[in-house]
Amino acid sequence: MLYPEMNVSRALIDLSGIWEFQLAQAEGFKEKWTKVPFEHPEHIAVPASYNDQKEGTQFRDHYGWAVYQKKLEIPVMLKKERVVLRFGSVTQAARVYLNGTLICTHKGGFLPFEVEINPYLEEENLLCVAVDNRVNYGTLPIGNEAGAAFFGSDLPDIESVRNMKARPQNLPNFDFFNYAGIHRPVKLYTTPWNYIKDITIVPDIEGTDGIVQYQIDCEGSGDLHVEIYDEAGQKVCEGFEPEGTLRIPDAHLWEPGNAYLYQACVTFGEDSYTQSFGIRTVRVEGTRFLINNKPFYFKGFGKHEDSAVHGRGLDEALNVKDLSLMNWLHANSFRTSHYPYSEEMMNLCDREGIVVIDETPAVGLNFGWDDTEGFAKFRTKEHHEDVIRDMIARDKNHPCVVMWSIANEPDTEKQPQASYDYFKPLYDLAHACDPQDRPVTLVICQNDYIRDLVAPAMDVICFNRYYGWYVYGGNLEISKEAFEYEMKYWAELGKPAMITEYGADTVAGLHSATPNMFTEEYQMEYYRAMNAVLDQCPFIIGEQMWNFADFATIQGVMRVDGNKKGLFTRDRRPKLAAHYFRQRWEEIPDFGYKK
Ligand code: BDP
Repeated sequence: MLYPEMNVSRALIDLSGIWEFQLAQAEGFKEKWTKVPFEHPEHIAVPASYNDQKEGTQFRDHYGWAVYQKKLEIPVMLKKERVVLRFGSVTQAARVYLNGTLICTHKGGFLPFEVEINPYLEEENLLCVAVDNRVNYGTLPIGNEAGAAFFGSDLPDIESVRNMKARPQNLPNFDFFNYAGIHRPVKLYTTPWNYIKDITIVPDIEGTDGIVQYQIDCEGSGDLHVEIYDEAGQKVCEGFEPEGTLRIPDAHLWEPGNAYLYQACVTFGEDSYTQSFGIRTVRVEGTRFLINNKPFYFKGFGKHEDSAVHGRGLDEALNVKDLSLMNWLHANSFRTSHYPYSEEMMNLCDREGIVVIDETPAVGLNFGWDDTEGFAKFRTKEHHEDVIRDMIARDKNHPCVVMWSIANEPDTEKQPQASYDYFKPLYDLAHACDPQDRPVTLVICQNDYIRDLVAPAMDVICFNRYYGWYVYGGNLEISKEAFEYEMKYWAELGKPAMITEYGADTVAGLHSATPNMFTEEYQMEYYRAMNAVLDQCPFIIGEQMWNFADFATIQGVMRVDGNKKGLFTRDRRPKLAAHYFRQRWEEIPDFGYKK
């Protein structure tokens, strides 16, 4: 799916700003809201989560539908063209109405969708977007369905408790706040009626030349021309067919920390579109992860799209800041835990040479402690396939993306075979969908790893480990030993492996000379201990700590105002361990760290 751009043949209008807003019921909303402007609306900024923009638990803890409205007049000269309405993301599901007509629906909160709107346009238009934030066993991420499961059964049987238990609410089975709303930009763009639908680019390297395999999908008829330009604006090669292979002599490679982007300028009849891409290859060979045929070492984090007030809404200044902090730390990569990030972030990573592991929103596919039903209870299979297809369709051309992660911490151990039967076809699907055929992984959680059949079936073993926190918390000596012991198991598999989460909750400003849990000293000593183990393992191809920054979660006894495992606070101030990593990562090269 192409990212919308403005050029000589395409107009682009960003509908960001203040929209009219109303919270609705869990089950639905008044039909007239799709046709008639609200009488007493709230004012809400788009893009952003709605939860933290207004005071009150009715916003923070809302369950079900919320409705956005915007009045639109479309310039008459644009109406002669094909007019498309495009949403970067709406979380978790959307129904879109134009002048009372349902024009599209979308399930899933982290990927774009669009609809041609010409047939519905009038002189004055009312755009209405209904957003459902409910998570359950059929959504990704997963929400629990057991009603008010976290209330104890020993509560007195009084009416108010019964009412509280009966009140529907989201029970996320994931450790980040279930922010909702129109999270990424809403845009109108035009194309001519004969138009470029999609562009696929597969780069390769032959000697010092770059090889560009391309395919252009078009609607209608017209003359086609593809020209490739370098960063100096020089044309380096061209083609006239809808698909083909081009050669860039002495190509500049896209490298981590040293990005170089070529532009494929495509014209088709009256339409045109410019797709940027990089010349780089990715391959797993033995226990190594090769970028441009050189063994790469991942230094970085799991992140979240999360900040004060905006919630999960796009914040481009914050994205710039985060990449700047990554450069300050000599980091080179992150995982889009636990959902695909904005297209704007992916574009920025392409430009800045930051390496990305691109993850689906499949988080929470685990059973709970006393569950007997296992995988049978989830209704996610088809949706999971859809998000893999759509994520790869959106991100296939990004040089920054070097691996797909199809899920985070599903239960792969309690029912090993059922789990394998669920995930192996998804692994195959991801490979089949990716024209660049990047490595595919699934991030496993800390469990009885010997029973796990899924991790060994992946191209790279990615594991989250909390020795020293959830396991043997406070005792770094025994944690180190246990971690070393486990590494011997993974060493035997002959596959590359990396740690995709490890961390300790750390309250900024809390210090102690003898490292105690939650202090800044403990976080630093914890990483020193774990990294000493990683450094002994030649098959370990990377370390991504958890988390880049503190982030919001559901309230509960496990979390003091959110998850505090950040290397930075939520407002991006470094904790002690940030200085430790900065020094460590300066000494670890991007390539050739593990021979
Ligand atoms: C892991 C999850 C991550 C959590 C983290 C934690 O993958 O989403 O935030 O643990 O507990 O299990 O901090």
